[in-house]
Amino acid sequence: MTTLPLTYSPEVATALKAGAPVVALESTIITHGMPYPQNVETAQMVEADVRAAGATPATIAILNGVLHIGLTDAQLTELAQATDVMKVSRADMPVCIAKGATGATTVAATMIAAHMAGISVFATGGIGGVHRGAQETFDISADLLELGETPVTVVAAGPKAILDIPKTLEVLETHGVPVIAYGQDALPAFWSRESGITAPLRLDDPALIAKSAKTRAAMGLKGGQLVANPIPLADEITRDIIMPYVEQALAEAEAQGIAAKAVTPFLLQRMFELTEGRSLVANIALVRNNARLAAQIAVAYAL
Ligand code: PSU
Repeated sequence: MTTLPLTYSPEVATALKAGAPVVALESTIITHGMPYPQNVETAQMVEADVRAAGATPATIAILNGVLHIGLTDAQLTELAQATDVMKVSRADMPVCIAKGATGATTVAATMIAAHMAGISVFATGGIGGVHRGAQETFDISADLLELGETPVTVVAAGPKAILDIPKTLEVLETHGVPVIAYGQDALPAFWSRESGITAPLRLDDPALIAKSAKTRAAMGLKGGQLVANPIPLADEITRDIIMPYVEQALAEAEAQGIAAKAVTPFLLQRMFELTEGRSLVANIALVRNNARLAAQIAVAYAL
């Protein structure tokens, strides 16, 4: 039998053994979502935010074929500067591990790893979703299907505004995924607090979000929950400002024939350039905000 090369950082191993709250964090946002050095600075701030809220951060990545649940500062710093890192989703994960490669985990792959490790709550920036024009390209992120399969509560700032948000909600609904806006009726859209769409569900209390996850498990329902946490007001870029840039970045992606896994990293990088860095400042603020809420949910979950 092949045993899975999996290792825990000492901090995460201790927390899990004690039944203490742990928050999973992904690594694609580090390698493919943000430029260096802001990527490593953000990853370190997000870990500190989780700790300050009373939980242990577990950043997940595959390093030389070993699945790591929790990274040391040295590993995090090295990953943030590495080139040639695979972007790993459900389909790629076993191949990356088998060939001893280094891979950054997307939302889907991080959910899988978190569940294997017994971690129930996970914070990210924004989930992948149904891309515009998906009726032609069939580009639907594996993140959505993973939410329908794997019992992890994912805290994000809503679907990224580069996506087709109504279609993203439809796919989540089809797969039985609760989409819960936190503290407001509107579904947030990553850089903006409002998407123009009312969220299917709303909860205002982290403890109730934890209770809903436990109720789901008690009912024997598979799949996780998506918590859509609006970006803090001070950091948001409103839709009227951001959407023209989104349209431009999307048009450029199409003109250049950018497809599949390359689409999201291309669009995030172009948004960074087009907004002269403003999109990155907002992205950093929203990830940190999500980490704080995820920690509160994890604390309630561990009670
Ligand atoms: N959140 C961010 N930046 C990112 C991501 C999330 O703020 O780069 C990553 C996540 O890893 C997510 C991925 O799974 O973007 C979506 O990629 P795709 O659209 O190719 O499924």
